[in-house]
Amino acid sequence: MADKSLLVRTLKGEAVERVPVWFMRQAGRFLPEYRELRANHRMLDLIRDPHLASQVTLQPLKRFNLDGAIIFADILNPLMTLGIELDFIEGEGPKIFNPLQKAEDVERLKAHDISELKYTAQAIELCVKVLGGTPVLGFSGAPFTLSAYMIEGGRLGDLQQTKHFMFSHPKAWDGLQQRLIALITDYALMQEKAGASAIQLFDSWAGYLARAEYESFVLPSLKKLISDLRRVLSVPLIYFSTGTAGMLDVFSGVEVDAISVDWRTSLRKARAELGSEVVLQGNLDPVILSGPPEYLARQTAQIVKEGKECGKYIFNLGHGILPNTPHSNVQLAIEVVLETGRY
Ligand code: 1CP
Repeated sequence: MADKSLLVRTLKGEAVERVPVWFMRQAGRFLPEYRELRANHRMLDLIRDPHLASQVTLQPLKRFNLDGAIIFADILNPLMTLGIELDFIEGEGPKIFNPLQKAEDVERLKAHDISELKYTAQAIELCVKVLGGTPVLGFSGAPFTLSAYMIEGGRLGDLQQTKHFMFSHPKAWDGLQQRLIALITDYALMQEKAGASAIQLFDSWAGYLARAEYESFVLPSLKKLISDLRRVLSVPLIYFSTGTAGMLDVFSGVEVDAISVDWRTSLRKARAELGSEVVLQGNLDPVILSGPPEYLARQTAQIVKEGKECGKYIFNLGHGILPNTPHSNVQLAIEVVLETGRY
């Protein structure tokens, strides 16, 4: 049923009647009902309990008129299948207790068993049952961003250790990318089988690389991942990154269905650099979403107008919702998209 939804038809490049809208991090800390659940459960326990994870996924859909749900999980928990030990520490964020420090550490990673992640598949199944025609998006971290967390061991900064690792140990780096490609492919397939209508790949930290390093250390494995995914999946793929406005032209060779861009570029410029085929997603600054309503309404309308001119467009943020964002602002942004987003 979700195949006929506005969001999926847009992702497939079909002509649609309105711009669809969803928000990155719509399931999370800006909602009091999420914070209430979190007060009583560890992050990993929320993710690993299909009933709780589906409950969190559905929370924003109960409040707002959204065109899609994104399954509640994190990009990091799948790394546990490789023997990475991690937790989410209150007030600190993710922490990896056995980060990769030497080239040999890559060889010591476990062979992944995807059934260890079946809690996310079960959570997707539960959401699909409730939502019917509204699509559930699955997701995964992209190989580069996952590698960075595995090497840095927690909250990311300037990625010094990650870059030094890739420069010093190109073979081990490539070995790591291949391990992640295999994991991500199995994980995405599992999510599709459970009913996910699209898969978004989060490469949130790609913009910390210079173009030359992105091209030599990241792009080949990203392309390999996309071609492996294409062989087994039939749902659309979205590639998200931030800080990459200066190298969007590089992405034109990445054969995903949609590219999610941040606010550092205009949609018009992104369209010119990415070509007319790919669907564009983005790109309101999350700080604008959290700010004065008049300015938010004006900028939302402006982005929607530009998105409609570009065509093949999904309204979203340039990055995740900030925890202190007023709900009335999210409601307002959605209303502006619904009112001004008709083609
Ligand atoms: O304390 C809490 O309740 C945890 C906060 C939180 C939440 C709600 C984390 C810790 N992860 C999540 C859920 C999450 N993470 C989702 C599902 C919810 C939704 O999008 O609606 C998704 C898609 C993610 C993806 C994710 N996790 C990314 C990629 C997107 C992005 O924001 O760039 C990244 C980089 C992470 C790592 C991570 N997990 C959590 C934190 C605080 C971080 C960032 C750490 C850092 O600063 O490096």
